[in-house]
Amino acid sequence: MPTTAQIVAEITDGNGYAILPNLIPSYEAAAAREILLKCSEAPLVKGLPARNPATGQRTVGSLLHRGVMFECLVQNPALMEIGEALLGDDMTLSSYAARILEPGAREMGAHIDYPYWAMRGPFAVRPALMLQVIWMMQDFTEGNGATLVVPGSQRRGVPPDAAVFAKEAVVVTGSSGSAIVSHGLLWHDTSRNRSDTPRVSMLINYGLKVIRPMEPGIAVVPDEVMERATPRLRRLLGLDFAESLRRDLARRYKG
Ligand SMILES: O=C(O)CCC(=O)C(=O)O
Repeated sequence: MPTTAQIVAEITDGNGYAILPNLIPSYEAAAAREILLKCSEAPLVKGLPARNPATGQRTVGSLLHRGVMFECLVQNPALMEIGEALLGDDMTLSSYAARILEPGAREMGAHIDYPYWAMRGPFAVRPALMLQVIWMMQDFTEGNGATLVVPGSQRRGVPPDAAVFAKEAVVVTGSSGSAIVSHGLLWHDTSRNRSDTPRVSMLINYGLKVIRPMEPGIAVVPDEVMERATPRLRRLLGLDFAESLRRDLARRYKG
């Protein structure tokens, strides 16, 4: 198993992504998958359609409203370690959603992730502005819509070119519970789901605290979630922003 430093180096200077095999056991992934499928009919990420009829893909947002399991998953210790090594221990949660590819679903389209797609560029690989997690809630296979990536494309610092993507993309397969952690500039897409079951991924975007979250209401959570929130979850929700700025100022002006 590579060290955290090696994973961060791979994300930044290497292939742009790393696979964390069996980050959670497959029974836990299966339980999360069931919940995500059940709530997939509700309109979720505000401003984004819950279902795209052109692609057969569904988005499930507001995962901090979906039960305690999702509060734990977003604070997974290995993800925290990698995220904090890349983005700092004051990183925040930018979005937390799931992507469901219905049987027959088409590619969503090659892209880079927020905040890069909302920026004009040019883009620099350093400092990384976000860490993307694509968590496999079931086995990802060649036939069921596994994620496509172009290794090393984060270093190009530009949005994907569709023809180049088609030539260079490789499919990332893995077992249920595994996760892909990647640089937000990595060119990626979903592949076609040629199977007869929905393919479910959970998507987490951790970002630099100085970048506005992709989901504006990410910190608006039910009272009971706030009452049981760990210090880490509060930090992820950006509730320690003022304190974190005070620490930054103290560091900058010390001596
Ligand atoms: O679920 C996947 O394989 C990737 C999804 C993705 O890239 C996205 O929703 O932006």
